[in-house]
Amino acid sequence: NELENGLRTAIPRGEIVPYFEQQIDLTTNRLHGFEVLARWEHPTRGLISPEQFIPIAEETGMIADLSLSIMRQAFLTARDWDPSLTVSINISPWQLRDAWLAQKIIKVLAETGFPASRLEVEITESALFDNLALAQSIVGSLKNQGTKLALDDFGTGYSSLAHLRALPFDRIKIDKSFIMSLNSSADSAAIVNAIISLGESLNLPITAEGVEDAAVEERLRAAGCAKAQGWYYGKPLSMSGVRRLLAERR
Ligand code: G
Ligand code: G
Ligand code: MN
Ligand code: NA
Repeated sequence: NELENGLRTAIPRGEIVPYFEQQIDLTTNRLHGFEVLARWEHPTRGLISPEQFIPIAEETGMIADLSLSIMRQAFLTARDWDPSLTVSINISPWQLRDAWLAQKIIKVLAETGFPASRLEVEITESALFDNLALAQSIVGSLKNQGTKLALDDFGTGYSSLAHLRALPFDRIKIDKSFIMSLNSSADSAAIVNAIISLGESLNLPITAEGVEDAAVEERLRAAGCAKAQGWYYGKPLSMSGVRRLLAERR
């Protein structure tokens, strides 16, 4: 298949690059950090979404190399930012089957000089079931370095509450489907409020994804949501885009 063959050469050619989505602290209104989102800058097809190539990378075993390459590029650029800014990376289910994953990430941190304490790892609920003992061991090694752990896309998987106890999460990210319908659906509003209360009870701060307008942001802030991200704050930025954004803020 064409995308699969292309992907094999795309990684060494540097066509798979990190984009960065702003994460805003809703209590201070300040930039807290960025979520890293992989993009394929295809020479003829333009930007290809990770929804298209991450599954191929997983099926073909390329996900490990792809992910480490994204991390290397993201850490190299992020180490020059203000040291208060964090970096969140997405880890897919397949990667949690690699007993050396933590060691590989720690190696990239050391090689790039990016502090583990500024890194947050996002795991989706579906990623958790496969081999929980291995996931716990990987996560334990990373947390020993000071890395934070977030439960991504919360509310979309099953047994969410059991997952919350299975791993030492530092934060919950509410899936964007609930946030995007927050002001149009009473059910979504009830679910979002319930997740924020749950976070308060468990002492887990909440990040809302998919904030697209000021009304939703205001409602989240009033409900006690800690952080927000989404197109309201701008589309994900390339490395040079982030450099420009941070230069303008000085
Ligand atoms: O950026 P957005 O459409 O385009 O991302 C789509 C999906 O791809 C999201 O679920 C996101 O978590 C996932 N994703 C983005 N970047 C990465 C990555 O570097 N690794 C993994 N495993 N998933 C990613
Ligand atoms: O699954 P994960 O949450 O890691 O990936 C985030 C995905 O959501 C990316 O595809 C990103 O492009 C997309 N996204 C982020 N913010 C918004 C938003 O405000 N609205 C919409 N429609 N999509 C968003
Ligand atoms: Mn994510
Ligand atoms: Na998500």
